[in-house]
Amino acid sequence: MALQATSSFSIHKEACLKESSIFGAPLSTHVKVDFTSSSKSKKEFSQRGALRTQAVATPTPTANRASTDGKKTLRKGTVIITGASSGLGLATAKSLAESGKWHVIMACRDFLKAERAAKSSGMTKENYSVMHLDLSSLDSVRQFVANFKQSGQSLDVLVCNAAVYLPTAKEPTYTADGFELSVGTNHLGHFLLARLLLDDLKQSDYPSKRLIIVGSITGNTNTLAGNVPPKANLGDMRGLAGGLNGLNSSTMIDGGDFDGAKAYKDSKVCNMLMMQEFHRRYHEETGITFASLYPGCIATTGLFREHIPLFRLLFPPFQKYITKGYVSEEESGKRLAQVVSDPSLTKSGVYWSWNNKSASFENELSEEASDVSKARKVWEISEKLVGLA
Ligand code: NDP
Ligand code: PMR
Repeated sequence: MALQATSSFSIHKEACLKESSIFGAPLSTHVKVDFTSSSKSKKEFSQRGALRTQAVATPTPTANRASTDGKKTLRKGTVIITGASSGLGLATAKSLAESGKWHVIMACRDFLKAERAAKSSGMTKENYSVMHLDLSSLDSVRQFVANFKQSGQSLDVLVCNAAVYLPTAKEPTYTADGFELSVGTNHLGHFLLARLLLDDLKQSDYPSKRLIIVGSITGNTNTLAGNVPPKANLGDMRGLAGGLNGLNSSTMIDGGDFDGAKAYKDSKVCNMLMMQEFHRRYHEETGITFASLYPGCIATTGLFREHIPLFRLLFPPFQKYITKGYVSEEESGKRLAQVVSDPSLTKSGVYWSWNNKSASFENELSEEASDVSKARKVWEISEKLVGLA
């Protein structure tokens, strides 16, 4: 109900006479829109001034609109991408914005950096806006969601992409709420965000609504890359249950000593488990596609900024010429954009990967990353930590 409550406009779906199929999902064709009070919503929104969006948010009307020849065309979709100020997120934002079919909301912690990145990558104003989101603060996540709901836009796809990787940290650092920073940001921040925006996705009338969470090969111990120490391992999750705060609990999910590289890999396991748990709990009821992916090794991104200089120098050629796992930022952006909008990638519960000819395929997750009881446990502990249970 959030959309109706916050946007002051209502969508009445009449009995649909015909079901057409776009993106493999049934699509109701008879939709009537009442915009009578939308101007009030826009006024209220601009008076507040707290919302740091670029463009004035326009309520998204219906999934279809009539074109001049009378045929229905798909309206522009709205996609939120976290961490769209660099690397994979930026490349995906660019790819979707350029298609002209998407309005991209770049959900970023550094507003100016995101704005500059969008401009320098040639994105045009009508195709994107920037909203402030710091995933390392649960208050910021809640504020972002409140701002988004207030804007009256519909949400068609959410992409949980942002991450931090702290492989050289000797000591743990913490989020505003006192969780170890990598799991706190990459997993818990996204978990709260996705849970709070689920209703908006449910209410979208877009034919294929999706929640995408970026995973990684390095969290999957059924691969060579996933066996490079330190390996991901959630153990019995005693550290997570204790709040990862380093006071009365360990900073690591499995209760062990702090290791920044392992914390990142553990957070990716949580991301992949979270996607599957969402699928099991909500796919049938909502029709939302829940998916994860490994976009390839994008060895040049800011993710490795905290690594030693020698690593940053050697990692790209190592991945290009030895493992052959390297992909450019541009190519990885096209891959994630596919998972957002390609009509052939609507299957839910899938972990997508690409072969060396850049063709997508459904990949297998490791035993731990596909463990049903671990997924439920991560979900239940996480909802307590973020204040949802
Ligand atoms: P980047 O560092 O380029 O991008 C990460 C983004 O996350 C940045 O925009 C960063 O913002 C943002 N971010 C970090 N912390 C926060 C926060 N607290 N709140 C909001 N945003 C935040 O790395 P990549 O593009 O490589 O990473 C993107 C995703 O791809 C990650 O999920 C990563 O795990 C995954 N991935 C990457 C691989 C690779 O080889 N690079 C391989 C497999 C998966 P800012 O710009 O302000 O720093
Ligand atoms: Mg890895 C096919 C082999 C392969 C692939 C696809 C990756 C991807 N890596 C592979 C192999 C190896 N790596 C091998 C054999 C080694 C030992 C020399 C190795 C090492 C290594 C290090 C030290 N690799 C790394 C690191 C990192 O710090 C990166 C990491 O784990 O970040 C969490 C990393 C990565 N290797 C990859 C990918 C995609 C990464 C970045 C991981 C990610 O973002 O999730």
